[in-house]
Amino acid sequence: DLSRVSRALLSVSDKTGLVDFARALSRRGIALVSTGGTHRTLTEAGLTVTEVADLTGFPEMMDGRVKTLHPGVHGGLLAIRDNPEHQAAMLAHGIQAIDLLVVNLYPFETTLAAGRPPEDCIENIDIGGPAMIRAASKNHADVAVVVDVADYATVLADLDAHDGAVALSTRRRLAQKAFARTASYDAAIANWLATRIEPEVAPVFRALGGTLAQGLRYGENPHQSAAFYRLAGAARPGVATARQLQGKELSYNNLNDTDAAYECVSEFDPSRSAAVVIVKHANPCGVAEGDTLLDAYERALRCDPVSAFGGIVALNRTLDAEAARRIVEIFTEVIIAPDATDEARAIVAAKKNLRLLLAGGIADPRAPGEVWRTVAGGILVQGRDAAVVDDMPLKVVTKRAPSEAELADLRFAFRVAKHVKSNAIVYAKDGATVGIGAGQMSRVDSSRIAAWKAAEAAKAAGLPESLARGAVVASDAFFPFADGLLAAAEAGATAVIQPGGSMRDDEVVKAADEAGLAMVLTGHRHFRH
Ligand code: 93A
Repeated sequence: DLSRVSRALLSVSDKTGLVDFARALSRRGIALVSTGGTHRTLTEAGLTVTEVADLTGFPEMMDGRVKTLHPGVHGGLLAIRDNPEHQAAMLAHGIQAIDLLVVNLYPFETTLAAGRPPEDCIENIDIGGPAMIRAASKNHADVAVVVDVADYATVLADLDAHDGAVALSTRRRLAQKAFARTASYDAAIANWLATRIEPEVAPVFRALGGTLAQGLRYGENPHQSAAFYRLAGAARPGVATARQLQGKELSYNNLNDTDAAYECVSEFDPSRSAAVVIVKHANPCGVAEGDTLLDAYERALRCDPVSAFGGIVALNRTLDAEAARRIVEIFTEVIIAPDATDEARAIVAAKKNLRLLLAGGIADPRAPGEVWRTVAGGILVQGRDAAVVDDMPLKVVTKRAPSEAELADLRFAFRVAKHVKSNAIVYAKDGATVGIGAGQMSRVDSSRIAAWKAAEAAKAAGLPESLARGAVVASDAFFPFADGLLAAAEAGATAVIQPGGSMRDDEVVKAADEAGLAMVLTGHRHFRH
C-alpha cells in the first residue's frame, strides 16, 4: 500500500505556509499542479507548477466558479490505481493520477462572521474544493488529502519516513478529517440559510401586499428568527425606503433603532433648523437643533456621550463633510440622513463597518399612518401619533408665563418626549436635550433619572453645575402627583410642559407656583410604550 507520491494538486484560499510546503514537495520530486491564485503565488516564489487548466483543457471560468470541476481532475483523484479498467480509462482520456490533494476552502465562515452582505457569502460557498476533497477522501486507498495547514508538516514527515509515500494509516486519518471538514463547512452554510428562510409570519405580510426587504440573521436575540418586510404603498421616507451605501448588513435591533432615530429627527423641519438625534436601544440619548449639523451633533452628543457610543445617528439634512468627520470619530453603528454629499460619503467610506443609509427624504410628522404591534394571538392596530406640539394651543397655568426662550425650549422638549419611551421626562436648554429619563414604571423615577443624567452630562463636560439648572422640562403625560414636578424644580428647571389632566392638577400647579416655575399644558399626551 505504499506507492510514491508523484503528483500533487494544490488549491488553497488560505495561502499560509503554502510556498514552503510546495517547495518541500518539489524538492522531493513531486510534480505540482494548481489553480489560478495558488499557481500565481507559487510561480512568483520561483516554483515550477502546471496550471489546472492544462489538465482540464478549459480555462477557469465564471469568476472561478468552474475551475476544477472536470474529469481531468476528478478522474485523477478517483481512479483506483490497480483497477485495469480505471487505468484504461485514464489512458484513453489522457487523465493523470493525482496522489496528493491540498485544499483549503473559500472562507465562507469568516465572510459570514465579518457580517458581509449575502452575495459575498454566496460567492464564498466553495463547490469545487469540497468536491475534490470528497473525491480524494473516498479514494484514500490511493490518495492523501490535506485540508489543514497544520498537517503540512505531518505529510512531509510521512513522506520522509516512507520513502516518498504517505502511509495508509495517515491517509485514513487525513480522509476522516477531510470529511469532517466538508461536513462542518456544509453545516455552516445550512445554518446560515436557515436564518434566511422567511419566518412563519410571512403569509400575513404577503397577504397585506408586503414584500421581503431583507432576511435577518436573527431577531432581537440570536435564538429568534427574523425578517424585514416592506409594506406596499409605504412611501414614508425611513428605514424601509432607505438605500444602504456601505457597511455590514443591518440587524433587527439596528433597523428598530434606526427607525426610532429617523422618526424622531423627522419632527424637525429641515428648512428651519439642522437637527440630530442619537439613539440607543430605541430611545434618544441626545437630540439637538443647530445652525449646522455639526453644531447640532456636538450638542446632541453632550447630553449623554457615554450612551452615544455604538449608537445610531439620524440627521434631518443632507449629511455634510464637517458633520461626517466629527461623527466618525466615535464608534457609531448607523448614520441615516435624507442624503449625503460626495465628500461626506468619502469620509464615511473610510469606516468600512459603519452603515450609511440614505432615506431619500424626510418624513412628514403629521402624516397619517398605522402602527401595529402583536399581542399573544392577535395584532393591535392604531393610528400613528401624528400630533405635533406646534399645532397645540398651549395653556399657561402658573402665575409666571414662560419667556420666549423658555417657550421655544418647552416645545423642543415636548417634541422629543414624544419619541422617548414612557414614562418620559426630557430636560432641554437652547434647543438641545440635557437630560433624558426613559422607560420607568414610575414618573418620579424618570424625573430623578433625567435630573441625574443632566448632572452626569455636566461632569463629563467638566462643568461645575448640572445641565438641568436653568433648563426646561417636558413630561409625556401628566404628573399624577407634585413629586415629579418638585424633583424637576430641585434639579433647577425653570419651566415645565406637560399634557395636564390629572385629578391633582391643582396641587401640581400650586407646587409649580411655589417653586417659581412657569408651566404650560398641551392637552395632548405622548405615551410611547
Ligand atoms: O468556485 S469553486 O467552487 N469552483 C471550483 O471549481 C473550484 N476549484 C477549487 N472553487 C474552487 N476551488 C477553490 O478555489 C479551492 O477550494 C480553494 O479554496 C480556492 C483556490 O483558488 P485559487 O488557487 O485561485 O486562489
